[in-house]
Amino acid sequence: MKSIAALVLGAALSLAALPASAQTLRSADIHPDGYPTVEAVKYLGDLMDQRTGGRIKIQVFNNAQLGAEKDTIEQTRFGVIDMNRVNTAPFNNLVPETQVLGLPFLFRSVDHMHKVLDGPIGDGILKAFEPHGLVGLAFYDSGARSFYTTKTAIHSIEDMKGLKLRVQQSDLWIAMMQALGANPTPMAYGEVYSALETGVVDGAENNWPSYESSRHFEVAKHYTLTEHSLAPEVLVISKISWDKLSPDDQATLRQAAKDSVVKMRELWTAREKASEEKVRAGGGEIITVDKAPFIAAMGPVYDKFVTSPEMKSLVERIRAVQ
Ligand code: GTR
Repeated sequence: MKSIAALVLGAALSLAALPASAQTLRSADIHPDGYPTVEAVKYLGDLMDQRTGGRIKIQVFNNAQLGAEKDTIEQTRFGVIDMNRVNTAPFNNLVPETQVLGLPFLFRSVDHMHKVLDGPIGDGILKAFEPHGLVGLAFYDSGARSFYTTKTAIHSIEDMKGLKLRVQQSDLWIAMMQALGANPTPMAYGEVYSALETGVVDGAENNWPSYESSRHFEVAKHYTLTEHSLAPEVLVISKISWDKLSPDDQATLRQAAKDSVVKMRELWTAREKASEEKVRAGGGEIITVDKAPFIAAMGPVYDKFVTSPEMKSLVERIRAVQ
């Protein structure tokens, strides 16, 4: 009798230790452990764990364990994956409002971009995900993207002519490469290393941390600092998973996601420096160029993508942010 009572008591105690309706949100990322986006979402998970008394946790499935970005976006829309950290580029065709953030040479500086993203314009773009089955939670930094090539280095815009360059799967990005005279090849991130190695493409473009962590710098050693776009990352949650959370938990998640942005920015700044050092130490050739001809060549991209009154006003409002 005594031992049965002890068992029942023990079971009751261990149940009490488990928070009611505990749940773990599954979040996708293509990057490896230690990459700022991965660590920022883990940090967000810690915040949620603390702030909900252990009821809501986040598990990050990184290294593309759940698939390439385009596929995980679809799975998130259908609630198969709860959360996803992706660049804004693969969202461009689905959520046209995101295009504005990738427009070449739009932001004057990272500081300018932060002011835009942290204010009403950023919130408006996050809202634009909702009709597409997603709730935008936060933007994360992704630094400036620059070109890298395997054989010939890019020293001027003339060197872009005819280059086969991998781009993200976005019409805006295809148009940018065409405006520069290159041949765009849209492709998933995970396929780029071997495409560079086997000569399927002559080059690609990315920020310092991705250029380094993907080891693309080992096969494409010429990195030309065009810094043509600051297209940020975005963290979204499936509308299906979102609707299952109570209004209080939704508010907690929104706030925690905003709080994780601060952490992400610290991690990003440190990683950009570390990645640059690693690339330089690895024998990369770092080239600076006159950006003016690159900026001038992007006119047709604006003509093609900034056509609706909404898009025009968005670009004007972004430019007006001081
Ligand atoms: C990275 C970004 C990824 C992905 C990748 C790419 O900078 O963090 O989400 O967009 O670039 O070029 O595919």
